[in-house]
Amino acid sequence: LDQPHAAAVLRDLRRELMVYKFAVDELMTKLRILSEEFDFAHQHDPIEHITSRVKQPEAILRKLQRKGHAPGIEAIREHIEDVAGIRVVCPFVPDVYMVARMLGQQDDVEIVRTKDYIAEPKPNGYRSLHLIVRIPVFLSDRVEKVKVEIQMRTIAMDFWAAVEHELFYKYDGEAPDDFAEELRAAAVTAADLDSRMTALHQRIRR
Ligand code: 0O2
Repeated sequence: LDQPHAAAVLRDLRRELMVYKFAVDELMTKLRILSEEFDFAHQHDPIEHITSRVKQPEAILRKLQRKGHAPGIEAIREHIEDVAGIRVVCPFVPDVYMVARMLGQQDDVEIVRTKDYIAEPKPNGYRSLHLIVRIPVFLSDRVEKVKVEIQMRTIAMDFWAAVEHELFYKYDGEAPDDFAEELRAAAVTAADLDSRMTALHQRIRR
């Protein structure tokens, strides 16, 4: 992109990105309501913590370019599904599926796609439930349907993913040979921990 064109695209983008922030705000409220109300009704909070972020315009444009698309808001809407991202960390695996189900049942939440890396972990051991959802954002003169990526995982899965991300980042993908095997083994340990903790929790609930 030539400089003036790139600057214009970035400026437009900043305005367009506002709706992604609003979509995140709406979903954060929905998730907080589920967390608080379920806790009140059942004496168990299915959400340990939630974080969110909207991708920086520069990072969005880089991803678009990497995927071979010309810059522009239409291309972003169509091809970049993680402009808005929410990460929901739950105590136990059943909580992950329950929160996903409760969210999906809401009238204004459309589940566009689900990727279940808990049922089928990635080859490196990564486990999480990924949802792409679409929700309406009511603006002053129109309604926009906005896509948000929601990553849902347990505390154990989150611990593994955070460490893996840091190691991978540090080594820039060139980690020592035994790292991959160690990480896979650690992911199995994390999954085992999840099963044991769930079993303990279910015994207490009975
Ligand atoms: P970042 O820095 O976290 O934003 P996409 O690449 O999004 O077009 P893909 O690959 O089908 O499409 O998406 P997927 O598999 O749903 O994964 C998207 C996000 O999940 C990643 O975003 C990561 O946040 C997370 N993720 C996926 N695989 C791994 C993994 O092996 N380890 C860790 N730590 N996180 C993972 P980004 O944009 O790649 O990265």
